[in-house]
Amino acid sequence: MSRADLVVVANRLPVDRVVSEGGESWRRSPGGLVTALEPVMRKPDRAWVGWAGQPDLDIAPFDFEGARLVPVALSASEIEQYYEGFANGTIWPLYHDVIAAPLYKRRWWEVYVQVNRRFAQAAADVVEQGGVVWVQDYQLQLVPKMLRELRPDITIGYFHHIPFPAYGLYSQLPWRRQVLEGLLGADVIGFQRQADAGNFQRSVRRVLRYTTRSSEVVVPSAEGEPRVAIAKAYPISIDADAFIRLAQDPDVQARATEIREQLGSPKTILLGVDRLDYTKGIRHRLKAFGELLEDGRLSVGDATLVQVASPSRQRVDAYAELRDEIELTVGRINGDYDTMHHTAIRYLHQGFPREEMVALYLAADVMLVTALRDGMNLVAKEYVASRIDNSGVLLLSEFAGAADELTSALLVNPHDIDGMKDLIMRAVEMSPGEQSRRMRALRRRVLDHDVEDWSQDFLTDIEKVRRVRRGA
Ligand code: GDG
Repeated sequence: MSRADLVVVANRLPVDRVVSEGGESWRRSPGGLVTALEPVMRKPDRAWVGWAGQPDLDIAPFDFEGARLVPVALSASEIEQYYEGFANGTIWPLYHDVIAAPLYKRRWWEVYVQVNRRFAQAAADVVEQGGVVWVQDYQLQLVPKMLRELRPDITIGYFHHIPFPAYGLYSQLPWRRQVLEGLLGADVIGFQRQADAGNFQRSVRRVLRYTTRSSEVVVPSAEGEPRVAIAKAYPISIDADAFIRLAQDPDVQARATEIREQLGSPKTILLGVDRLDYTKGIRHRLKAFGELLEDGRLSVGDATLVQVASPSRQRVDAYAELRDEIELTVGRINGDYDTMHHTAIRYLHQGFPREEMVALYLAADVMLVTALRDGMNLVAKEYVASRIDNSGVLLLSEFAGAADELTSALLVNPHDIDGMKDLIMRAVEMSPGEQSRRMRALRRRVLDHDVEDWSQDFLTDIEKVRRVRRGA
């Protein structure tokens, strides 16, 4: 098998398997990570190691759009324990400030270790001598250390897409030491916000007693000289030009006009777009909107909330429960306030093509991003990029990573329902002049720092390490 100079390792491959009468084929999957790494993967000598998305598929590596794809097979019970269990039932809630209670199950941990080892081995087998492996996200926190043991010649990066919690919470994790050691196998450990990098470093000092100075962690080594790992913020972004092009497309613009008409031409369209996840603050948002209708500060002729809640992790209990709660709330609010012509909330538990998403962004006068905790939140950046005429208002949670950059948004504490209600009213009533002033500043930030800058910043730091290593 030919080897690659840069290998991306992620839970999922960037493709979905399609089985039809003509046999098996692969289609590029719509996820954000695929878009984020597109400029990186376009170059020669690239490989991507990941799960193909279905249980018990044992497939040989194959080429897709110029890159080598290396599938990692997972059994149904491994998916249950490593992915739905440890990754999404333990780490996800713990790292999002225990919004839902994390479950600590020893069996899940064992399977997480076993599966991480399989990913590490697959990456070790495909990376060329002195090459680079870039590991993605919380499903694979042990891979950096495992890889370093297998391939001491390579340079290893890790990017953490979700928050890293404060030590007081992180310290609950029964395997807190092993996870930190796993991550510190990387030469460069990237986080979304400076605060995440700070939380990580504090945990490293408290649990492992290692020294840190600014963005460096000194990692002792049994063989001699300590190694320096870099732990700092590389805020992820979007392909802003792709959103601008779609927003300029006359068909997409016509669709935006049509959406408004189909909703009964309300004065204001408010929009929420999230995976159906308890971290996104959908319930808080519905509560605030429902109370504004109840108080008479809004009426259904004036305002409609469109809530896209794309299906997510439906086999994890907390997600099934959340869906029930949200659907009960939407049903109640609509039951109380809908008329024959207008609806309070247009709720869509569906996924849509990118074109439809941008049409929604164009139709929405107010975008509601009210996450209780979120690594970054790309939806906020997508909305801003799509507002090519500088109109529209972004209401953005302080607890989303994007709040560090998008400071001209209306920043909201989603736990404060009264405060959120006042801010929604402020957004609904904002003058065109203020909208435009704020939106220009927001757009400048997103356009100046797109996803290609993100990957370049990260890989430039990786290259620096590699050069030092080669020099040595
Ligand atoms: C994780 C972190 C971090 C959603 N529904 C549809 C659809 N989407 C797209 C959005 C956006 C992406 O999915 C969601 O990204 P977010 O950043 O908002 O949130 P997570 O999925 O939780 O992502 C997050 C991110 O990783 C990157 O590091 O920002 O904090 O939690 O691009 O547009 N896209 C389409 N149809 C849908 O129905 N086409």
